[in-house]
Amino acid sequence: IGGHNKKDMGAHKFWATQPVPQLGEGPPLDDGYIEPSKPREEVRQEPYPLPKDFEWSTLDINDPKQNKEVYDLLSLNYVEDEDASFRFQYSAEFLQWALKPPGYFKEWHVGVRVSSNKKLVAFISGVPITLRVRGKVFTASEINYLCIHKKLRSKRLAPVLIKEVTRQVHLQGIFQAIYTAGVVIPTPISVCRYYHRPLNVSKLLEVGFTFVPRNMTAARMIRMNKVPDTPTLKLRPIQEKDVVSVADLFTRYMRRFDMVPVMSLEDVRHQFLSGQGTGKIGDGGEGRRVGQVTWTYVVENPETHKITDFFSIYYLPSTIIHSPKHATLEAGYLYYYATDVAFEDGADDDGRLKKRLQTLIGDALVIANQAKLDVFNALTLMDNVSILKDLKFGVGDGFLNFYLYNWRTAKLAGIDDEGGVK
Ligand code: NHW
Repeated sequence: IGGHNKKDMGAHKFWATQPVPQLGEGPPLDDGYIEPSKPREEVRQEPYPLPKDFEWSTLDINDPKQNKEVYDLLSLNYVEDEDASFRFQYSAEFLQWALKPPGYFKEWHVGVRVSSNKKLVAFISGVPITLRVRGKVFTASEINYLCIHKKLRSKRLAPVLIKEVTRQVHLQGIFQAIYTAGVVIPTPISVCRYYHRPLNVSKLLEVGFTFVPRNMTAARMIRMNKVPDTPTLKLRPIQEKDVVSVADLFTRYMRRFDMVPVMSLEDVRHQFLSGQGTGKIGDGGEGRRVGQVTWTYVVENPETHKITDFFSIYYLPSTIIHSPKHATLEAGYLYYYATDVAFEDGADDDGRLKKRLQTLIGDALVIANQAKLDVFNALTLMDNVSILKDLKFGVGDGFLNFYLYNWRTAKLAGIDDEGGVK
């Protein structure tokens, strides 16, 4: 999911006014901000004007009613694939989890309502994040869930939402942001491609998510994509006692990459522990707890009790827009993972790391399958490219562009213009 918008490389009336690298600009000499930070009193104090009949509204995500309003807006109006067959359906629990990381600001949950009946018709959000981009560490906002009701599209409302959330971020003394989008705007710092590992092949065929290729039969496809019933490694769900060890492993593993979140213990607890839902596995449907949005599994060294490996999955279903038989595509996404094998001498070069990741992410497929997910998705980032083929992921048609606001850096490793991996 996520359209690749090649035609729109022309003028960008809004983006041309923003502190982002403009299309076609050469690589910067140094990494750093584009415009300097401002003292609080120089930040605009009044909200930006909205067209008449609309008003700003800070969403209180702790209020189940407002949580549901955001869910309803997104479930009918958020991102669709290119031929409008599937639309992301973030659950209310997922939005709770994603919008309330440690240190979140409620003012960054920005809504627009119709003044007369208070109906929520647009939304944009930010959450705080510490980023390391190459050698530099800075605080930023992660902007997501920009959504305008289908009936209000193409009226230049998006720039107003973006400016208002920018103002709210500035008011907290933060002047950088990170965001991703399927569309190409000025200017991606990296592009990734989606890959898909079929789990429930017959359903994926029925809903038109995949097709039987030439020289192949549905029966053979089903056989080929079978995953083992049980994991290879000695896995268990993450617990509170693992947080320190997982945080340490995560931090060390992420040194491999050029753009990463820097996580405190609270962040690790939030990202990997707090989305596990409540009750027993099975209460929220086969293989799931009630309200479960993430699965994090760890491997513990029995002697040292240190965590040697972990992986994490997040659950993001999509509405199937036209199927008479199935309403929802149950999808899991590969999230963060790490393994100690990366720090063994030569493991990167002699294939030991690749082999361990294959086993670890292979086990993630087993867990996803046990949770009755239909498909398991991953992007061409971190070490994913090394294992996608062997684990039978197929290339998707969606791309995801990564952006930084008010920060210059040269392009990061991603995929080239032909869609190959650099
Ligand atoms: S990407 C998902 C975005 N949401 C969707 O695709 C949902 C379905 N679509 C819609 O709701 C993840 C509308 O089509 C939206 C645009 C609202 C997308 N990012 O109002 P107009 C995110 O949420 C520019 C940035 O007429 P519309 C990340 C477009 O290029 N800009 O369009 C969000 C044009 O500007 P230009 C986008 O179709 C990151 C202008 O908007 C964009 O009615 C936000 C047209 O506006 C996109 N995805 O509404 C940036 N899509 O210059 C954060 C369109 O080209 C920046 N546009 O003329 C950082 C802020 C914080 C800084 C803190 C220091």
